[in-house]
Amino acid sequence: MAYETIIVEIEDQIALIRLNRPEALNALNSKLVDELSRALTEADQNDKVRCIVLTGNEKAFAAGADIKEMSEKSFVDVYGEDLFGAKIEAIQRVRKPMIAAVSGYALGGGCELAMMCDFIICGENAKFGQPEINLGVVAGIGGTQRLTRFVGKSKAMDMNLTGRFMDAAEAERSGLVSRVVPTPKVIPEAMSAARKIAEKSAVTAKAVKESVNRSYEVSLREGLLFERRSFHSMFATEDQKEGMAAFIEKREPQFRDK
Ligand code: CO8
Repeated sequence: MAYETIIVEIEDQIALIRLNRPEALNALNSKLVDELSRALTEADQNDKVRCIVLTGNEKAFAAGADIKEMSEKSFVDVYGEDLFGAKIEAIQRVRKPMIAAVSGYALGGGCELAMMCDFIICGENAKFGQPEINLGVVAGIGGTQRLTRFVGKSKAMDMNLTGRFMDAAEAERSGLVSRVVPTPKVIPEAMSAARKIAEKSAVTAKAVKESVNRSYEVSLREGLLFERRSFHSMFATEDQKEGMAAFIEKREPQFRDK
């Protein structure tokens, strides 16, 4: 499938999806969001893909929603079309592990898109921010919700109220990103993490993602019950037998996603 605003490459069972509007710092216009949600849904359904890496370019992961495209819209326009609603929900429904490889700006919807991934690896030049307040709007796809869960209320308020950017070191310190690497190493590092994940059982990887994400939705007691039942259910898989047998026999497991 040919896209205009993203580039999709599938290599070693990993789908590498690059946002590709360099002239606008990868600002998320409706075409890009549409193409991205289609590409992610396809990657999620493609048996040849075991993990997804989402990236931009060295200057920007994405500098937010496309301000030029939305500036003249009315409330009725954005509410009526539910701007980004269904497309963003499709991105959130992806069940395969998804890594954000962030260099440069990840602002507004760009920061929110990175947070929709399962974890973020960033370069030393990364800058995260929710500067929507400077435009007279609030964040719209997770900047007040996911960011607060990642970095806590104080920093989330600071970023959303002042619009200041967070650099890579602060992002790592605050738990927003899992690893910081020299900027040219961002994609290789993310691909290497993706390859590690691709070696695991795809069934188990989906269950891990489901269980961690559950922790955002339910009480600790319910989450622990969900996790335990998920653990129990893994004993219905061949991959559990293979994983444990391989450990006992001191060899590498050969998972078959069954
Ligand atoms: N939208 C449209 N165009 C953009 C955007 C953007 N978000 N960001 C940058 N561009 C364009 C610039 O207009 C410029 O284009 P041109 O050369 O044609 O004027 C080009 O990209 C390069 O940008 P700059 O010249 O500004 O580059 P600088 O290096 O000087 O500055 C910055 C880089 C600091 C990143 C600056 O571009 C900037 O502040 N960008 C806007 C960041 C921002 O405010 N993002 C939040 C947008 S709102 C949002 O994301 C809400 C999402 C949720 C919606 C959900 C609805 C339900």
